[in-house]
Amino acid sequence: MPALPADPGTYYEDPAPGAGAVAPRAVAPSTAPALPLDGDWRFRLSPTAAGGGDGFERPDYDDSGWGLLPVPGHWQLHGHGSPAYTNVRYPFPVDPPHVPDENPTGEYRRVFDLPQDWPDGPDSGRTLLRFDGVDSCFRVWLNGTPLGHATGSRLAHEFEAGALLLPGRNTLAVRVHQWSAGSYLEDQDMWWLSGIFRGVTLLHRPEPALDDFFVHAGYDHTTGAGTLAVDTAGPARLSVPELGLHQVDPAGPHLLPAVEPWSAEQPRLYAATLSAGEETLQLRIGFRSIAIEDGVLRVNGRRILFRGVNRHEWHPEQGRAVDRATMLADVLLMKQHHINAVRTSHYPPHADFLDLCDEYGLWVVDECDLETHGFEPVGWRRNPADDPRWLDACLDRMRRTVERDKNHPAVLLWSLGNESGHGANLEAMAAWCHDRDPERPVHYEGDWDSRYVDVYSRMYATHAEVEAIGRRAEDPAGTPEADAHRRTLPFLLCEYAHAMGNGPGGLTEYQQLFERYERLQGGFVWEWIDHGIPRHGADGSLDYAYGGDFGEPLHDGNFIADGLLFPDRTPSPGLVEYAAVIAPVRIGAAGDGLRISNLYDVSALDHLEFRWVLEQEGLPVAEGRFDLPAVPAGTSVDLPLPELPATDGESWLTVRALLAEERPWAPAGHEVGRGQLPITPAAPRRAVATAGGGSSEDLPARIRALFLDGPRLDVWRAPTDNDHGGGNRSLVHRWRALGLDRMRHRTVSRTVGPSSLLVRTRVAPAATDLALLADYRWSEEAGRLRLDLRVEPEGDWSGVPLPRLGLRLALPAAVQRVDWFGLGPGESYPDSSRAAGVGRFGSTVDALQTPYVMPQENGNRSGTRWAEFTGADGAGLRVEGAPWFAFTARRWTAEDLDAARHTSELTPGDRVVLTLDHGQQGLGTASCGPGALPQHQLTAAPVEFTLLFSTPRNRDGR
Ligand code: IPT
Repeated sequence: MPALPADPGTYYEDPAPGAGAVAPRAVAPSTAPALPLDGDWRFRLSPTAAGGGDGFERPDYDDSGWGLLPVPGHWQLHGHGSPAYTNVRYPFPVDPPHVPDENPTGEYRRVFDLPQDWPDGPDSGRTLLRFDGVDSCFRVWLNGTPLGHATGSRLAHEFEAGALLLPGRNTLAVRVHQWSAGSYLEDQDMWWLSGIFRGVTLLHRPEPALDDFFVHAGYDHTTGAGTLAVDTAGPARLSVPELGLHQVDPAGPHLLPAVEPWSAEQPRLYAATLSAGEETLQLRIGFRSIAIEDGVLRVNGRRILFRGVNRHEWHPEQGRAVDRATMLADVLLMKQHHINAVRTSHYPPHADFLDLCDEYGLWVVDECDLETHGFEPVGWRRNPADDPRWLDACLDRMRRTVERDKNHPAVLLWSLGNESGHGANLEAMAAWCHDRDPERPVHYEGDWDSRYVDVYSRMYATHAEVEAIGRRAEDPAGTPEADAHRRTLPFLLCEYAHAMGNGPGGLTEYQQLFERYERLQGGFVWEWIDHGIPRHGADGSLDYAYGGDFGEPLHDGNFIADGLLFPDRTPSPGLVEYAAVIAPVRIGAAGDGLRISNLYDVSALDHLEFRWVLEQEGLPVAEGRFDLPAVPAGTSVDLPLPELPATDGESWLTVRALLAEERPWAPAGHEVGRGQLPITPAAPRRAVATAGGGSSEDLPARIRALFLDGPRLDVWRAPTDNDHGGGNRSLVHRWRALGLDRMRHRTVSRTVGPSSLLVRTRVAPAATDLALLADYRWSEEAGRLRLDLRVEPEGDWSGVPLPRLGLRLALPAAVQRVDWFGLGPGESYPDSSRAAGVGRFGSTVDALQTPYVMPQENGNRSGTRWAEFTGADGAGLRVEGAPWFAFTARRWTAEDLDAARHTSELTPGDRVVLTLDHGQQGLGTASCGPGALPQHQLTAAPVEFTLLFSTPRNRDGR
């Protein structure tokens, strides 16, 4: 036990990690007594590190005037101070290791009674007081005597408490500082939130002690044998009844001729016990081997592909004080959406989360609690990662990560931290990991030369760059030797596809690269969940706060809302799209039949059933099942089409792969893959306009009867977060500079012909001579109003793609229902449409909206063959494409969406605004990363498209 300094002085400004805590260790459920100390504690908040300065730690201190605060919890989420968000920049001067005098400091008191049967005395062991997470620096007293102090917010610290424990009543006092030297190591792109946010427990530790243990459970894929050895500090006994091991010496090594390996797909765990003296620990052992061979990361002999996400801990009300039910919800949502890997950005999660990963099956990159990103804006001067004064703190953090988590089979890689520049301390951390746990590779993205890590890792690389890396032909970095070495390493994208707002776009093309090049072992989408904080308005509205909403003088706005889940854990369209892209079963056409590809890393397809349905115009006409031969992982099978009845309208065969039986993470029938094959095309439309009564003279009146307003040419969309990406090179910047948000319309001419009305217009922004010439030709076709729109750019439009190209019109507010045949059910965009399928869908106008935390373009339905917009009385508008169009329907305009900063600012107007589009610009991920690929850009070019308008058909007759 490190000595306590006589006078801790400003310990919270000491770069050293702390004093008084015992060595970090692994823990497991134990028969030894434990006393949880969670619950309401007495609490007060002071503005400076001195706290109340009135001896609050003394047992006889009168705290009856204090309030209560839940432990675990963050004081800012319980009415003391407020949350603050910055991404890269520190919210205090970069003056390491010092922090401002304004240093909110929480003092906690908790009185507890030691259970009467608590073992006592020198022969019966020790008692430790354990803190699983305190942000950012704390000092602890038991019965008035200091036990120590610590930094490392998301790391466990244990203090010897036994000598000070009293029979009966005991008083625990903890002083927590919001800012400390440790804060410089915790610049992790999240809300700054303080307090005792994970559990506190008193743990009895019997003698002989099982204080630490290290399970080594290897698997030989060539023989199916396992080897098991458990390191312990002293003599102990190990039992794994299922493997015939009873009370054996844990050191072994025990050769087990046949074990079932652990993998994320088949997370086989063996229950075991480890005993010494009176104490027995419950272990769950997973056998697996990790190897980097020929430049490829293999588990149990197989290349694996990370279909991953970066997970911050987040609960909208409790912040990072995440309960087990929420952790389980995360794991289930991940598994249900085919995610197989988690990077624990940017700190070790609550240990229960790793237990769930072991149990349900998720590969884990376990990241150390370290990020010094805020030194980048000051040119990395005095970066703690490269300053010897901080070496102990860096090593202490790495040790606490590895020692706590080393027995989880789910943990495949150790990550040194995130965005901490370069430095000797990082190298020392890597060396320590290699020495302590040679079985696991080390990850750190910041080491671009990959000199001291075992995998090459990058973030937000473009598709082109990833492609070059796949060919092991990436740009040279440091020395030729470093290049040669790096090119022998496997590659992963530790962050990509920034899921901020509407997006990410371009996932499919990344996945294609991962599947094409062996070296590319997948990646981790940034990030899992929006860290929004709910706000309830007086009018009953609910929206989510982000940076700046608490009056922070320095903040990074809604960059905190960049997840695949909305803050309430509703999947966003981005997650639905990701699930479709990474689905482990892919179904598509092959020759005259279909191909079913097994993209699992390990599993065959025996656990699935395959069902098909034939739909004509989106209505089912026949269905059945397929029987499959054996399809091992990584292979595919071609099947003939089933016998299908003849169809006449546009018909599609949809084939779905479903869980045949329930799994711990999903019920039977859960979909793990889907594909559609066109069977019969749409019947050709009668191309010639038929004179269906009435003359072209009637056309203006008919147009006025159908629409409240418009239709007219429209190119603007409420910019997405990705449109905003890239500073003054952003799409939004260029769009606004050009004036695409303020186009003016001029009618050039109006010509009434024998059977048509031609309206020529010129649509252009102020202060430029660029224009879009738009010709509207109205005619009549089989009782419908037909519009042929021709758009021609005038001038040089090559500088910037258009946001959209289409029409805007308005319908009465009574319109509430939407039915369509096309892609759905969710929104889709040119580079995010894998999740959408052809079918017939119905919704309400309100349900078509996607509530991105920051309002922006959303809800686009593309590939629409026809759509009907109706009120309760069935009146409204039917639109048919020739062949297709995209639409949105909203109770507000794109300008309203653009102006709103929170969803509660969007209020229904007196009309329903429709957009009917020829195209939209792709989404890309430029909020952090590349924009839309060229093939998904909406370049201005001459365009003609046709829509047919009529009143809705009667519903049954559709
Ligand atoms: C990257 C960070 O690693 C991550 O924590 C997050 O902030 C992300 O950006 C954006 O949301 S670093 C960035 C400079 C590429």
